Amino acid sequence: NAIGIEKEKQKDAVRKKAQPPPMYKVLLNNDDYTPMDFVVEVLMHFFNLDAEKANQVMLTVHYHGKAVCGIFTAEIAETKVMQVNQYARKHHHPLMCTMEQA
Ligand code: TYC
Repeated sequence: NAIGIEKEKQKDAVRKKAQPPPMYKVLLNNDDYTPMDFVVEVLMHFFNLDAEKANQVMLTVHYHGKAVCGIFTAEIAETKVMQVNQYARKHHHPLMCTMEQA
């Protein structure tokens, strides 16, 4: 009934506060072939970065080998990784997106 559902919601809220979900860093990895402009487009489109921040992250990858694009729950992180890698393959670029627990 409605009261039971409300009680479960309250318990859920307590559980959520006590135990936040694990978070995952989504990373871009450097390679020698993917055009810089393509990487910037990916960062703007899939990670909602503005042009300046996207350039900054792209250059961090280029000079340091990798950079964090964003931090998400597991399901969202997995989706970002899939979408970016599919988009890169579609355009025949070797760009690699990966994730690791934050
Ligand atoms: N290193 C690439 C180049 O010189 C640019 C690049 C940046 C590639 C970031 C991948 O995740 C990447 N064209």
